[in-house]
Amino acid sequence: MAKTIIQAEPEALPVDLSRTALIIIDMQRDFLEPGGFGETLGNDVSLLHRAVGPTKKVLAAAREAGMLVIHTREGHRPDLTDAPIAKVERGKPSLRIGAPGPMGRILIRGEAGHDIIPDLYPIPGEPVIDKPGKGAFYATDLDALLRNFGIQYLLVCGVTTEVCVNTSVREANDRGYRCIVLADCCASYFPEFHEVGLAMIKAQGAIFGWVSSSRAVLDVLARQPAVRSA
Ligand code: C5J
Repeated sequence: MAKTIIQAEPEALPVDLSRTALIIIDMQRDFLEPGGFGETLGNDVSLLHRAVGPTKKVLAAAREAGMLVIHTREGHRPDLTDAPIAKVERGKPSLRIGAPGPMGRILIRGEAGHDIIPDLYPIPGEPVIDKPGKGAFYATDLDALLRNFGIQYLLVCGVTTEVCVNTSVREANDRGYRCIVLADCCASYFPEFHEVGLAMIKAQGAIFGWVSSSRAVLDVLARQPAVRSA
C-alpha cells in the first residue's frame, strides 16, 4: 500500500496504514475511576479524562477503516503469583494491589476495576493484552501478535503518558516498530510528566518515536477510509 504522510513531531512520517495498528494502553477503570489503583496512590484520576474523548474518536475511525485495534490492561492473577513482591509492597497506597476496593480487588484480572472503561470498551475480535508490568511487551504475546498481522507502525493512545505509554513505546521501538504517540489521546496524573514524557519520545530525531495528534490521524483516515491491517 502507498504510504500516507502523518503530520508529527519531530517531523512528518510516511506510514503504510495497512501495516499500522492502533494500540490503546491501560484505559482501565482502575486508573480512570475513583476507588481504583490510581486513586489509592493518591492521584486525582479526573486528570486522565481529557484523553478519553479524542481516543474515542480515533478508535471509531480506526474501526471504520478496518485497522487492527489492540487494547492492553495492567493487572495480575488473583493469586498474585505474577506480581513481584517489590511491586506489591511499593509506596504507601491506601489499598495495596490485591486488596478489596469499591471496584473489586485492586489491579486484579477479572475484577470490575481491572476492566476497560465503557467509552473505549473492546468489541469482539479486538485483542486484549493482559500485562503484568508497565510495558505491553513484557511477559505478553503482543510482539508475536503484531508480527503475525504484519504490523510495522503503532498509533499509541493511553495512560499514563510517562509510565505505561512510555515504557511500551520504548519496548516497541527496540523491537523495530515505529510508534506515533497521539498526544491528546494520552494523559498523566502529573501534567508536567505528560509534557516531558512526550518530549523524551520525540527528542533527538524521534529517539523512541513520533508525537502526533488525534486530529492528524482523523484527517488521514478521513481521506483514506479503508486500510485493512489484517
Ligand atoms: C501506572 C500505567 N501508572 N498504566 N500504570 O502505574 O501507566
